[in-house]
Amino acid sequence: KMSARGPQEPPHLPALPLIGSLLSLRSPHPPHVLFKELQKKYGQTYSLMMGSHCVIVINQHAHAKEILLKKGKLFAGRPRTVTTDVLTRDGKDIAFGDYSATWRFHRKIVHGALCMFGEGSASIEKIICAEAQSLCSVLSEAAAAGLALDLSPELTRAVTNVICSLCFNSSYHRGDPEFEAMLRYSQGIVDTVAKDSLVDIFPWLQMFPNADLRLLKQCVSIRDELLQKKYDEHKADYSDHVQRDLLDALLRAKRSAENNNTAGINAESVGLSDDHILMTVGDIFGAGVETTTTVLKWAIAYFIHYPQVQRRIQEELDSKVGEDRSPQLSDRGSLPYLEATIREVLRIRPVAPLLIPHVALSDTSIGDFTVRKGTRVIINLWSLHHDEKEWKYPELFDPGRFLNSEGTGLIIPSSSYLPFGAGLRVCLGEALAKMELFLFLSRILQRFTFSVPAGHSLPSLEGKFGVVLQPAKYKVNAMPRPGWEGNKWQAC
Ligand code: HEM
Ligand code: PLO
Repeated sequence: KMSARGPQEPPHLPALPLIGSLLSLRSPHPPHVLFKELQKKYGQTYSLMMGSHCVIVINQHAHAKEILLKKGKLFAGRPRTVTTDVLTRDGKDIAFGDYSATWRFHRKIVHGALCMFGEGSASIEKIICAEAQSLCSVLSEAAAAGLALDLSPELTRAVTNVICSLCFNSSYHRGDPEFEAMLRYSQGIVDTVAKDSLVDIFPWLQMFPNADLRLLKQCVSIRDELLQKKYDEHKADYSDHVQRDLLDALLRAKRSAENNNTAGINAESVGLSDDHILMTVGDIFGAGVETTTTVLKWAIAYFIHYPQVQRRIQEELDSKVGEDRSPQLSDRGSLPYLEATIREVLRIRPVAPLLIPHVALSDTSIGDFTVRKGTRVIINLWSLHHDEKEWKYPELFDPGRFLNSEGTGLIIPSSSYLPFGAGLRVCLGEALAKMELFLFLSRILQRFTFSVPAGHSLPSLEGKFGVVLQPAKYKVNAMPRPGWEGNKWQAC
C-alpha cells in the first residue's frame, strides 16, 4: 500500500563522490551491528553509497519478505565484485552468480542430486552418522588424555567428510595433507572474499586490501587445483549407469547436453562448461563445510555458557533415546528441546548476518520507497533476529522461545526469523544442514558434557564478521557422561 505522500526515496546517508558514505560508516562495530545502529537515525530502511554503488539496507521483516518472496524475481540478482569474481571465475557458480537460465539449471541439478541421497545404502543419514561416530572416538581419546581441546579441526573434518561423500564420493583421514591444505585455504577465502562489496569500504579493513587480494588469489588457486583433480578423476572413470555423487550428476547433465547438440542446445550454451561445473561443486563444497561447522562451534560455545541448556538436552536424550542406541533422524520429532536449541543458535548467531547481497533486476519499489534497477539490497538478518519488538531480550540465549507453553511442541514465535533466507535464493543446503546439526549434536551430547578447561576463560560470543560469522577460537573439556567412559561403539 502506498502512503498519502506516494512513492519516495528512502532516507539516505550523507555521501561524497568516490568514497560514497564512507565517513558515516566509521565505526568500531562490524557491519551488521553498525547497520542495526544506524536505524535509530535513519529509520529501518535507508540507502547509502558504497563507492559508486547505491545500496539499500533493510532492517525489518516486512520489507525483507517483500524482497525475497513477494518480489522475489525482481530482486534475484547478485552484484559482481572483484573478490567473488576471483573465487567463482566471474560468477559461474550458484551463490554469487547473477540470475540467469544457467543459474536456475545448476540449482536444479544440485537439488536433484541432494534428493537422490535421501534413499539407498549411501543415504545421507548413514554418511552423517558414520562421521559423527568417528568424531566421538576422537573426543574420547582426548578426554582420556585429559586434554583441553580445540574442537574446530575435528568438527571441520567430520563436516567436510559428509560433503566430500556427497560431492566426490571420498573422505579424509586424520592428518591427510590434502585436508590440512584445505583447512588453510578455506580459512583464507572466508577471511577475504566478499569484503570488497561491503567491508572494503570500512576504514579499518582497508589497510591492506592488496595483501588481502593476493591471499585470496593464492587460496583460490590451491582450491582450484584440488577441484580440478577431483574433476579429472571423475571424468576418467565416469559411467552413464552409476551416479555416485554430485559431480557425476553434473557430468551426466553435461554428457546429455552434448548428445543433444543437434537441437541447438550444447553444453556451453546451457552453462555446463567445465568452469561452471567446477564452480558449482566448489560452492556446495565450500558452503557445506564452512556453514555447518560454524553453527556447531556456536552451539558448543553456548552450551558452555548455558550449562542448564546442555543438561536439559541431555535429559531429553536420556528419556527419549536412552543409552542403548544412538539418536537417528526419526527421533527428531521426540526431541523438541534439541530442535529448539538449534533454532535459537541460528537466531542469535546467524551464519550469514547480511545474507548475500541481492540486486534489483528492474525499476521497482520496497514499501513506499522507489528502487532503481541495479540497486544493491542488503538484508540485515542480524536486525531481524535481534529486533526488540519481535524478541524478548534478543541477546538472551533461550531455546524455550521456540517451544509452546507446555514445552512439548515447536513454534516459530515471530515472523522476524529467516536463518536460511527465503524465496528463489533460499539456501540450497537447508535440509542437509538441519540433518547434520541434529545428528552431530544429539550424538555428542548423548556421550559428552562440555565445559571450560581449568585455567581457560569462557568462549567469546562476539563473532568475527566475514562471509560467515565465525566464533573466535576456544578450547573445551569434553567429559564422557556416565556409562560412556569407554566410548561404547554404536552402529548408526
Ligand atoms: C545461500 C544460510 C548451509 C548451500 C544461503 C543464504 C543463507 C544461507 C542465509 C543466502 C540467501 C540469500 O542470499 O538470500 C545457511 C545456513 C546454513 C547453510 C544458516 C547452515 C546452518 C548450507 C549448506 C549448503 C548450502 C550445507 C550446501 C549444501 C547454499 C547455496 C546458496 C546458499 C548454494 C546460494 C543460493 C543462491 O544464491 O541461489 N545459505 N546455509 N548452505 N546456501 Fe546455505
Ligand atoms: C567458504 C570458503 C570456501 O573455500 C569457498 C566458499 C564457497 C561458497 C560460500 C562459502 C565459501 C561461504 C558461505 C556461503 C557459500 C555460498 C553460500 C553460503 C557464502 C566462501 C552462505 C552462508 O550464504
